[in-house]
Amino acid sequence: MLKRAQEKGLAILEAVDLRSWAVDTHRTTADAPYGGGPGMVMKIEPIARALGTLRGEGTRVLLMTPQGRRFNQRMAETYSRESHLILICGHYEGVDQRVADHLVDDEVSIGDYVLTNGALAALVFTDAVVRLIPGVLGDAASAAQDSFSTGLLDHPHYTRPENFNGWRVPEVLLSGNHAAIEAWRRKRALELTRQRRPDLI
Ligand code: 6GU
Repeated sequence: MLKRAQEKGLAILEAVDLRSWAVDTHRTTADAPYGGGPGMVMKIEPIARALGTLRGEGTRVLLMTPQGRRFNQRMAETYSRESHLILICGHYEGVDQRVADHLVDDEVSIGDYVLTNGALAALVFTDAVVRLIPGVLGDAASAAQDSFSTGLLDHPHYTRPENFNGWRVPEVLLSGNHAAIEAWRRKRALELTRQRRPDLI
């Protein structure tokens, strides 16, 4: 999907190596934490230099971090309307707090678990956002019916064969009665959401 969006000219994706903005001979991008403790902390200077070059009119800068706001479909919709996003991918133990305090517009987490690297989180974020740009999905209607954009989990889907091992497709889906099919889908979506994600109702 990301490739198709780029081929259609609907998105430009670029991965940049923070090391390109490291000034010292060892191209340092991380250092030991003040106050001691394990691991390394990403330095502010290469990030500030990178943003100085890459930032333009209307750029929004996001820091991918488990401490961020938890990403959801509503945020994906909001960000899909932005013209230029820069995602900073944390690595190691974290990023110097002054980056979040002074250089970043939003901090985003993709869920309550820890990844070793914000780059995977950035890819997840990017996929969710880019597919919402008008024209990226083949069928414009398909994004509107996704789980979560309706506020509910999606209803079950079936395709041929009608009978596999005696496991039958629900009769109503074969009826051709579109009102009845819509009602069934809505009911199943509600049931599923009530069972699995009551927090969404
Ligand atoms: Cl954005 N980064 C990392 N490293 N871990 C995460 C995350 C981000 N979101 C959830 N876990």
